[in-house]
Amino acid sequence: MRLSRYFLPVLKENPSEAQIVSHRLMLRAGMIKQSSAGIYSWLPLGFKVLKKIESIVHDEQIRAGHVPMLMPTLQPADLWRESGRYDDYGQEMLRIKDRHDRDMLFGPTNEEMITDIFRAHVSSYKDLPLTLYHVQWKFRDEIRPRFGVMRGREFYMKDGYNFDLSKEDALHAYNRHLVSYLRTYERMGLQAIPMRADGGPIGGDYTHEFLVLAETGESEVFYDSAVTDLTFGDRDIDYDNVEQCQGVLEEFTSKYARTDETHDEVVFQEQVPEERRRFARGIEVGQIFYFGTKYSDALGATVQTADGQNVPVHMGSHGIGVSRLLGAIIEASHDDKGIIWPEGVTPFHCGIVNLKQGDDEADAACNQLYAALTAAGLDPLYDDRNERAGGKFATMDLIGLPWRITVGPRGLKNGVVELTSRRTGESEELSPEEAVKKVVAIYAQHQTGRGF
Ligand code: 5CA
Repeated sequence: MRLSRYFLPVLKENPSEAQIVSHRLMLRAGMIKQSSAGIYSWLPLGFKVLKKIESIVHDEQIRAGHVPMLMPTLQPADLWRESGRYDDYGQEMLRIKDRHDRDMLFGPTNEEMITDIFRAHVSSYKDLPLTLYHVQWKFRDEIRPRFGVMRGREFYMKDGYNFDLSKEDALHAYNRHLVSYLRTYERMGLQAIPMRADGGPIGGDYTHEFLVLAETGESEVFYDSAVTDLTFGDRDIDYDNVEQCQGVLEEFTSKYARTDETHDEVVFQEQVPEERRRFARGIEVGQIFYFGTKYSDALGATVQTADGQNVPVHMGSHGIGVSRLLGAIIEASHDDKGIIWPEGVTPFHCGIVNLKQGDDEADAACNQLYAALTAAGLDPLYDDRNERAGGKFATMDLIGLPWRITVGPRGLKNGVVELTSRRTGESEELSPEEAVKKVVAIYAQHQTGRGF
């Protein structure tokens, strides 16, 4: 993409409405624009990162054997009356009437709808296990939407639902989700720690929230500092292997890590040596639940077993806050100049800054770099505007591309361009060919998301 043809409405001033750094930087980098409280337009740069995050979520769900689909945003109230949640959900639910005076709602989550789909089409144990998921806009009329996309009213969520014959099978689905979530967050450059949590309006005794530690997080958490040493890495996992998935769950959840709702000070002090006890804040980027037959009982979702009995299916639901993740990643990765995108989700792989636009040699070198990076399957952003170098650098630093190639007449005389890491600020002089080779090699080590 050439910046002169893109739409990147960066702001010079700090927007006064933004209280936390991720919100401020998303507005300044021209990623989002508020349309009303807690509801945003996703401008091209924000949209691109959103789609990259979504594509990583899809990759990892499909890898775990879960099946993608898409349900609507508007739901009939009658389904929610069957589960009893139409009245229970309270004012967070946006209720709508259609022209025939029928009660509808903008879905805050999809347990009822997916159970309805299941009961219409599945009646035998032979069709289990099954996990269906989608990534779709949700609406919760939060009392206090704030911090930009972090606590929106309209937000983008991956929600998945497992259907299993027994509690044992459903707990394996729970474990599969835990493993796939660890992989998902790590690919985005995040450490998200599974912590014992509370079921809330979704219900269920087994539930973990995934938290990214950050001072600006809305959740209070208590944990053993040893949990921060755990990483999943690139180990092999067989999602059908029950013991292996259970082993990962035990490894990642046996040390003390809980949100304030489930925190128990006595257990904390008993289990965790004093020097490892931590109290901090975190951003909840996902939650998994096993809730047994709560919804299948209410909606009559049963299957016939091998010996001819009809039994309600065991279910769980599993969510990832896709739009919230943009905020969480920025909170975890920025400096005073702007965002520092991890390679896995960066909107463009590499920036190209032309220090002397209109200079034949510099223009030709930039065009060649652009063509070579594109031919290698990368997506560069070429700042081809007639701007001062300082302004171009400030924009690149603000929007946070992890790598930048700077091209100027002086370097070109010596046959070199400059390759700079946004994270470390370190630069090296390389021939244009070497610079391309190096950027290509860096991205070969990352499974990046797919953008637009
Ligand atoms: N049905 C279950 C799992 S699919 C569910 O709705 N879970 S949830 O309520 O925990 O939401 C899943 C994730 O969505 C949360 O972990 C959080 O990351 C994100 N989320 C929830 N509310 C908001 C909000 N108001 N703004 C942005 N993200 C949100």
